Amino acid sequence: MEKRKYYQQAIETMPVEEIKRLQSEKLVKQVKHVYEHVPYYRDLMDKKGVKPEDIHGIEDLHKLPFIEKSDLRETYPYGMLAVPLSECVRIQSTSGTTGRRVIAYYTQKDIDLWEDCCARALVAVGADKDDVVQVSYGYGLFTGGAGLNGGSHKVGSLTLPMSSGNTERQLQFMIDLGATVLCCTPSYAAYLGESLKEMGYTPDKIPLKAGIFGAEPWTQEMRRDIEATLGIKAYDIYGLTEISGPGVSYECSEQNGMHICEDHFLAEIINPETGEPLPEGEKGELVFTCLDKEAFPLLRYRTRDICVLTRKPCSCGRTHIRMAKPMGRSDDMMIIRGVNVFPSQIESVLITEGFTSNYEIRLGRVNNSDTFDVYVELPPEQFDDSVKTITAKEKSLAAALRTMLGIGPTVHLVPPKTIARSEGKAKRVIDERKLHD
Ligand code: DLL
Repeated sequence: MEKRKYYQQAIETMPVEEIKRLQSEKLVKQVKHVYEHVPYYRDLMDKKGVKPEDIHGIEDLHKLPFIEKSDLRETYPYGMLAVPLSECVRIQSTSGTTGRRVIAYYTQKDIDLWEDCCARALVAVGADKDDVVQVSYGYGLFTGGAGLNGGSHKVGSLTLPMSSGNTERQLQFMIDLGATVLCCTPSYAAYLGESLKEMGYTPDKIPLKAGIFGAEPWTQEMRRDIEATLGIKAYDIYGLTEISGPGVSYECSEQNGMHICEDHFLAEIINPETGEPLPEGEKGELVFTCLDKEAFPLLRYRTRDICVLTRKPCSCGRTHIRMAKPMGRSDDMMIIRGVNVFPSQIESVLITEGFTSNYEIRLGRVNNSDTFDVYVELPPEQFDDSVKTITAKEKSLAAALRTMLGIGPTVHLVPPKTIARSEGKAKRVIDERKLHD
């Protein structure tokens, strides 16, 4: 039997004009639903002087007020609820590393819609009924495990609900049960690849063929690295708890941007300083409006993720708009000695120069000036090099970083395996400058 190319073909390949018409219809209804059921958002609309009757279609989207993370903190836990609590069947939550956790609630329809998006992502990388999908994202409050697990069930693949951690068992199951698709964070995929090599397996000895990696920024260089160590094609997947979880957008066989599930989520790019919508192709902050969600339907939610959208046709046949890999969140951006630096820029130089994605950035402050240190693991085969050679390598890597960033860090090459591995989202920056609270 021929493999299926799409999970919901009619929607995924719908002509753009039709998608826009559908979005307009849904938007009008959704604004009314939110205005009637969420007093907090009704107040925001009233303050802006906009009523549901003013919204006739997506061309009026810009009239609506934004929702920001601070609004979600203020309304914690149930202030954004748009249906009776008795209609909700699940909550999920963000990790809350930067303040109060955000709680997202779901009706059964919301869960179905979210799992459909994850199923689309799985089918887009070639998953089918015959596949064995190993889900090594964390389960529990984090949306990664639950979302991909549900999507894999919908596709009809055999699902291995591994969750993250216990790396040896992960690899044993992967081999014994013949996993063909791996779902986890890119940093954990890199760690699994490294551990597999240590166990003496070469990529051709494992049946894995594809990976769906997301939940954190990762570079094209890291993609190539993971593809080589695991012998697979590595695909990107994006999402956030506030909008549902993974599957808001996903890569297809072209590996050239992630298709946003536009029938459910309306995307905009805005200028993060002024809030003005930007034309297609310009870089800015990604903003989402949920068109179908019932319990937690955020309108114009500012993600803080910086990226670009494109409507250029994709040869996979999907018509949904694509977003580029987010280069990082505006709040991940470090300002070091006045220069804007994203960790992803550093990662890309390291891998190009032959190092791995095991690195740590440390920022400090001495005499009112920023210190900028990058710790990078030496590849095992270079560990025995002389001090002179290692010092020369540190200097040359620092120079490559200076060329990319415009400012030069102090590079420290450290022995293999001395930088902590991550089983979930990697924490690569330690900022001890205490510039903020
Ligand atoms: O990370 C949902 C998810 C799970 C996505 C599994 C993909 C796979 P949160 O914990 O709420 O949700 O974090 C959302 O993570 O705003 C981005 O800054 C970042 N992020 C998610 N996917 C990507 C990606 C999940 N593919 C935040 N590339 C988002 C870069 C990503 N950043």
